[in-house]
Formats: sequence, C-alpha cells, structure tokens
Amino acid sequence: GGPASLSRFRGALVAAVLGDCVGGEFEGAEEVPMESVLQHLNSLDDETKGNGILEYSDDTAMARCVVQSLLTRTGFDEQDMARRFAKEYSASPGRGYGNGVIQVLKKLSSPQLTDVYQPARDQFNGRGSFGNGGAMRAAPFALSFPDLADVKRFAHLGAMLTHSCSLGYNGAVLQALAVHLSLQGALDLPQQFISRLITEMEEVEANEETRNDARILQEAEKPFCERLHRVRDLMDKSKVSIEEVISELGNGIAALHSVPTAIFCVLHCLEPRDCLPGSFGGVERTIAYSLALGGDTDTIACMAAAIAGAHYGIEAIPQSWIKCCEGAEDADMDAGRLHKLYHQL
Ligand code: 8NA
Ligand code: MG
Ligand code: MG
Repeated sequence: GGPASLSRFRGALVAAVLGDCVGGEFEGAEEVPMESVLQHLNSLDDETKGNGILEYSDDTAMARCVVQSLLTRTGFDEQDMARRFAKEYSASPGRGYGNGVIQVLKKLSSPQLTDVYQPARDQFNGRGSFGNGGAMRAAPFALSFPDLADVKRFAHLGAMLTHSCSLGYNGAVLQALAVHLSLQGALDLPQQFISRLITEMEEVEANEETRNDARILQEAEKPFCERLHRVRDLMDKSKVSIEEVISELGNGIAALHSVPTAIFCVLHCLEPRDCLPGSFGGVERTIAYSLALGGDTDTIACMAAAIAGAHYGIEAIPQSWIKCCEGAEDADMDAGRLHKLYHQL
C-alpha cells in the first residue's frame, strides 16, 4: 500500500503482537539455534498439532493500554494512560513484567497519586529505568499522530510514565520514529532510512539529561546515535554473524541494547537470507531472525515486527500465525480505528 495505508497500520499492530507471542518461547535463552526457531515457527502452521494459543506478555498488554487510551481520549492523556496501565497490571499481573516496573504499576493505582510521572522518577534511587518497557509499547504513538514532532513528544511522555531515565525513554522515541518512517515507505531506501534516524536522534539526544545519564552509565555522549552508527556499519558488511550482532548491538532488556538491535533485524531481513527459508516473506524473516538472537526475544521481535509490519503490510502476515496468537485479531480491529484517528489528528 501507499504511505500510511490501512494495510501498513494493520501490519504494524498485528505483527507486533505476533513478535511478542511467538518470541515468548525463547525469552531469556542465551543461545537459540535457528533450527529451534524454525521448528517453533513451523509448528504454528501445523493445525493437526492443535497447539493451544500463544499468550501475549507485558509488551502487548501495555501496548493495548496505549492504544485504548489514545483512541478513547483522541490523543495523549497521561492520567488516563497511567490508570489503564495500573488497571491492566492488577487484572493480569502474570504477564512477565520487569522486576522494577511492577513497583511503578502498583503506585499508579493509588487514588491519592497527584503526579503520575512521580513513581517512575523514584525508580532505581531516582535514576529511573533504562529498560525497554517504554520502547516495547511505543508503536501506537506512530500510528496515531501523523506529525513527526507529535510522535516524538508523545512517545517520550508515554514512556516517562514508567521509564524516566533518558536511556529508557529515548529508546521509545527511536522505536516510534522507526515505525513512523516505515509507515511512510522509508524502508524502500534503507540507507536513507538509517541516516534519517541518526539525524533525528542527534536532535533528540542533544540535551543535558541525556549527557548526564550517558556519563553516569559510561556510555557514549549520544548513546542511541552511537548504536545507530554501528547498525549502519553492520548493514554495509556482506556477511554478519549472529554473534557479531549480539556483541555490537546487544540482545538485553535495556532499551539501548534492544531497540537498535530490533532496527537492525528489520534492515538485515529486507532481503532473503541463506539462513532463512525461501518461502518466508519479510515479516516472517524479521521475526525468525529476531528470535535467533536470543535474550529478550519477545520484546526485540515485537519491536522489529512493528517496524517490519508497517513496511510490508498485513498481506505479508500468515493467517495461521494470526490464529494462534492471543490478541492478534483485536490488534487488527484496533489498527483500523488508529488509521481513522491518524487521518483525523
Ligand atoms: P524495568 O523497568 O523493571 O526494567 C527491567 C530491568 O532492567 C530491571 O528489573 C533492572 O534489573 C534493570 N534496570 C532498569 N533500569 C535500571 C537502572 N537505572 N539501574 C539498574 N538496573 C536497571 O522493566 P521494563 O518494563 O523496562 O522491562 C524490560 C524487559 O524486562 C521487558 O522485555 C520485559 O519482558 C521484562 N522481562 C524480561 C525477561 C528476560 O529477558 N529474561 C524476563 C522477564 C521480564
Ligand atoms: Mg514481554
Ligand atoms: Mg521481554
């Protein structure tokens, strides 16, 4: 479809759910042979197996709150979004939330709370979380606001409800930017896509908070920009091993060690790869490759799939995968509503 077509919206939101559900199988695994990944993915097509539904985790649970909040409030409302996060957590606490963020979600449910950003600021002795929990739910911001400045601003604020460290919320901004650009068709020109992300993040990371956090955590002055340069270097290489991707970009629960990784997965899988079945389309390749990196597989696959889904559209997603993932059909319906909101805001 053309820029910002309904197919791209559906592709982004549905693929994100699939990445989360399918990726849950390998979450936290240190090494994941591609053979195991393909076996797992093939079992999704095998209806005779009657394997039950794959449940979604915190990634999708929180993204659903973001979507419902943006839709009902026709825009960003921090009180409403915070309330939804808290309510969702108390209804289903067993979705695999990070150890730290649970404290925030409990505090957010207090009726006495006046500043909904305060619990997040209190995390980790006042330093805030740098986990990827803000980034994993950032795609809906790109699917609600057509204006780039709005995408950045609201992805930032939406992440700040749980992640007040710049290395956390800037990961959310980067993820939303990647989905935004992909929705416009920017992945047709991969080199320009990565350059554009670097240019945008140069501006996003040009401030005192980022410099301070980076210094304390002993990272480069503009941590996400530095990682995006590494992504570009890996793109330029003719052969890249899984080990190299992990050591250069990471596969962990920090936003810095997973958002650039997810972006690389998308870029690397734009073309068919020898390690992946020729029958796979782009979304399948992206998810399979993300899982083979191990580590925080559900979240990396979720983020990569959102970007890839916005590029390839809903037609690239196998029906059989949709059928066995909890929440995938809901995501498809919500994508239609977000598409309307986007063309209205
Ligand atoms: P979070 O905010 O609790 O952060 C996750 C973890 O990162 C924390 O528990 C800490 O260990 C560490 N961390 C974050 N910020 C700091 C800091 N400033 N100083 C020291 N340590 C810090 O949760 P989140 O929402 O960011 O979640 C991140 C990921 O963890 C998600 O992918 C989610 O699925 C979850 N998770 C991951 C695994 C796994 O990969 N093995 C297992 C269960 C849950
Ligand atoms: Mg998860
Ligand atoms: Mg995870």
